[in-house]
Amino acid sequence: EKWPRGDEKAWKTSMRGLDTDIPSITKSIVGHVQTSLAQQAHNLDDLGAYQAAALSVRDNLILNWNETQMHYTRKEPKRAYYLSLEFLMGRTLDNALLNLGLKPKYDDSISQLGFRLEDLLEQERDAALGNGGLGRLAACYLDSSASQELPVWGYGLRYKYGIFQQLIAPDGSQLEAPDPWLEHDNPWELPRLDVTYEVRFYGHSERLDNMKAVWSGGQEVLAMAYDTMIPGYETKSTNNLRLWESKPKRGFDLQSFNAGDYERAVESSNSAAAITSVLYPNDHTTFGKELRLKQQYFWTAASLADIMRRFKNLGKPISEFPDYVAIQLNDTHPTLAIPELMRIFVDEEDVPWDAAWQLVTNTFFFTNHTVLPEALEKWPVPLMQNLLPRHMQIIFDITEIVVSVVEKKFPGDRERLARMSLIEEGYPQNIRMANLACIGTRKVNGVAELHSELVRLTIMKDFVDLYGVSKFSNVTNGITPRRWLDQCNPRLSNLISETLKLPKAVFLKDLYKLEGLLQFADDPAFQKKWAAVKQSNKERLAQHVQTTLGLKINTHAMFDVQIKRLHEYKRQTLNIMGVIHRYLTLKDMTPAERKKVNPKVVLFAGKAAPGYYVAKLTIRLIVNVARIINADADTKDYLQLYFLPDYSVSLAEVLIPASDISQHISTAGTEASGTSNMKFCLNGGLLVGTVDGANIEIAEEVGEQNVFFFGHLTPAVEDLRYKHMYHPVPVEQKCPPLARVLNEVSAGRFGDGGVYEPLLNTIRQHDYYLLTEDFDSYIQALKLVDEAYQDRTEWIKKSIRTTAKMGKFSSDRAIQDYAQEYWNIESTKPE
Ligand code: OX2
Repeated sequence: EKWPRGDEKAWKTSMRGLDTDIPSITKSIVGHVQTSLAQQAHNLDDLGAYQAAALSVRDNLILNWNETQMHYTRKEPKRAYYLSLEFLMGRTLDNALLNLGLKPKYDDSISQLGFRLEDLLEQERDAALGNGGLGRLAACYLDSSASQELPVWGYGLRYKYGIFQQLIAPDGSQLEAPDPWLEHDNPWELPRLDVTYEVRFYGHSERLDNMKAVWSGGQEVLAMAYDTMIPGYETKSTNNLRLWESKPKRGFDLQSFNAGDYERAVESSNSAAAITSVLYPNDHTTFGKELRLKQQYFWTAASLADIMRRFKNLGKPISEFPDYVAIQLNDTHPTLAIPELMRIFVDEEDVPWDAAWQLVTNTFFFTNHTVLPEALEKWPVPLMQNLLPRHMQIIFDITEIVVSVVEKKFPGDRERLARMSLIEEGYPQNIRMANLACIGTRKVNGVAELHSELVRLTIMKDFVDLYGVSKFSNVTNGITPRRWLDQCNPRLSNLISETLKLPKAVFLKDLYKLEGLLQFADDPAFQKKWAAVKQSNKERLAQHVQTTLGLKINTHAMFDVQIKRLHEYKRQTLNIMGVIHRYLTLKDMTPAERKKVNPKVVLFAGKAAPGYYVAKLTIRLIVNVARIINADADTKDYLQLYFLPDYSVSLAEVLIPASDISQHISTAGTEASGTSNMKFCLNGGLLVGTVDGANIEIAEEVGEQNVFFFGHLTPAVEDLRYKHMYHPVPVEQKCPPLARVLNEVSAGRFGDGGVYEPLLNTIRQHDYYLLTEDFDSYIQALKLVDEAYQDRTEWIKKSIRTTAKMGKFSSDRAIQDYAQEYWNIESTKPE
């Protein structure tokens, strides 16, 4: 290879890796204080010290990133791209230090400089570019891809504001405040001023012959790349998460400016920047907002342009596109990538329509994350027509493909055709994104066994009839054990390492190795250490709550945790009704009887979508019930209740290791998988749950005797709902204990009862999520939990056995599945 410019020797002798001995690390941190931050040692605070440490760690990431990317460019492997509108990354510094293996050294260096690493870690803001499980899954998958040296990039949006900050008003209700996460600058991203693409909206599309068209006019905005380095664990391999920011194509309109119309001149600048300004805080609902559709197209268009440019640099014929590119669609949000790639192939690359369709359908893969009808994305035809006229044409043309194959296979079956069409009839017509995502991809998968089965039996049933069942499979979700064991629970991972006599890296890379713990489950000395770790994690949480909220938690109680988005299907209402029931039962007891009760602390955290009235009311109820219960001298030693505001990835990292038991209590068939259930179990917490999502597979692994299952099963749900609708029975008859709870709330025991009527009525009328059907067995399950907890040794054994059997739920396993069965990509790493 020829040296491109200048004096080769001058370059080569100056390029070196970073030294990672402690003095060099200290030098690098201090260097960043002096130059990058332009600060002085004497007035450096924790924030400044965090920033300097982060910049120093970042230097390591950048070098590894460069090498990895150069290696990919030279080696030309097939690559996979994970398109997700959400990446819920959380904090980076701790994770980067662990993955680089530099944590002990930075710890020493930072204390030499007079700071504590723990304090610096707390300075970092979460990157909260996601709503919940779907976004966190994407983050775990990036960690696993890099750790397994797989050539995978993520593509998403660089929202200026992440998920809103949740505040609790004096009356107990949720308030939302913006999340200005970029306020202190983000050391983990690299702006790429030179990586930009123009993205068009509106205008008109003129059809030519050969199914081609010319799309012109309208408005163009600029997409600019920001790269975030994703370090693998114990490897140099460092992948990329590329996030797009929208910018005006021209800074401002000179003509208007000269005409004296300043406001108009900056207008285009405002509307372009708006596209990536904020993450939509609704999960599991869609509501046809134009700006959201703009986000989706902006992101898919920029990502595909980037992928296309990289592919073209290979100099291969277009027909080989799927040999070099696999694209995973994380839910239907990026489905516009399908018509967009058709547009690129047909209009810009002159590929004949049918050949283009072959290439497209060999490139994409689609993951579905829910079967809830309200979450299935639909876009009004007139909206699409106006914003993306060329894509609307392409979608109509693809609809014709569907029509012809369905008519051929099922002649005369018009109802089937109407169900399968990309266009749902109505006023207006709607585009069914899940149908498009199914038709335009090689494979469709659900995220846990039961969910994938429901996908085949419900939303994709007609497509299974058409394509055969092999197109529809399952990849059970997973979590990264680096963050969700070693980072969040170092005491436990140390204990495991010491007990198994294995370096941490061994089980953090092969989680099945935890099975070795089984042989220690009956060892009293080990049980004692295991229990001590749990206890210290409870104290760590109590300390955290004390400093952040000024509340005092009883650390000798059982910790019972439910943390997830507020949603009726997740049934936080069932939990709070259960808590009230427990409270009333305690009140009914004599002091002597109470003394025999197992003390319990119930913890909730989670955000409600700002427009989701019933979910917000649930938060308000929890907060107000907590006020009454925690102040009641009769019961407060036996039952405490807290709602921790502003749930986040970093709060989860403190909560999860502290839990004895956690709740995953969705109506059967509604929670596709759940992933926090896996995190709790990995950290030795037990589950109370319904027979739903990944709870089922967890029980298969750990044994049903170690899970507290309750409630009706999925096949019963539909019939029960039918009965509720057409043959309603009053709660008083159906479930007297629940009726008592509802009446106490109505009667004002926890503050103005009238406020909660709309929430209570969801249970009294219709009860779509079947609380009245499951309440009795729920209370029964909680009773079994109490009994089991009384025998502490048995409980600890259950806890050990649970952790030991979590191997399957490593996201490394899930990513292996995708890499082999879907993307057909292989590990490759720089020397
Ligand atoms: C969530 C699902 O609700 C959850 O069950 C699953 O574990 C997670 O995705 C990751 O697969 N938005 N969020 C989800 O689905 C949708 C839609």
